[in-house]
Amino acid sequence: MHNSAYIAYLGLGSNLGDRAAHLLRAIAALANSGLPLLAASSLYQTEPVDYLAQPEFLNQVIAVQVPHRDPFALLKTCLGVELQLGRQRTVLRGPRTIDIDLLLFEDLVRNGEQDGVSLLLPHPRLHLRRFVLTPLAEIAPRIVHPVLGKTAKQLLAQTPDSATVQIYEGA
Ligand code: PH2
Ligand code: MG
Ligand code: MG
Repeated sequence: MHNSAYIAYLGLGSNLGDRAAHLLRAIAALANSGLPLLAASSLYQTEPVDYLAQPEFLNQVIAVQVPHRDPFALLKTCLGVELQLGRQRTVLRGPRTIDIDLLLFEDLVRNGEQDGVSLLLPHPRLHLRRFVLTPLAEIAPRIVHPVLGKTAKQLLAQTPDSATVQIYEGA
């Protein structure tokens, strides 16, 4: 026997169509792809950042159990679920039915590329995004960023991002 359960934190986002349904379908599809859900934040209605001329997002952070410690395999599973849910990539950082971002995977730090897919761990903009930090701090306030050495709660308190992030009560 060896230790065969690891934890990854994923950021989910949608700003097209039935946003809440897309988040739910993503969680189900991830579980069906071998990544069972361990924890899920509330849904947050968030103002777009980076690319501003697009609809408001619903964002959520989830923790999933991962049966291996291979970040590229995890990334490929996430990209596969995005495709399964009909994601089309048109505008960089623009509108999307579903976005699944790898935020943290244990304490792994990676900057690499495999089969044309690039991987950065931890997510390079994690500490600059209130729409990620608020839900992450909700489910894992004490988790430590392996490069910055600060907890999610500390990063949220210190982030320069002031874009609006509110609990979503439903449409
Ligand atoms: N994702 C982006 C760009 N901007 N803004 C919000 N509020 N939420 C997102 O998920 C988001 C964004 C690119 O991944
Ligand atoms: Mg993203
Ligand atoms: Mg993405």
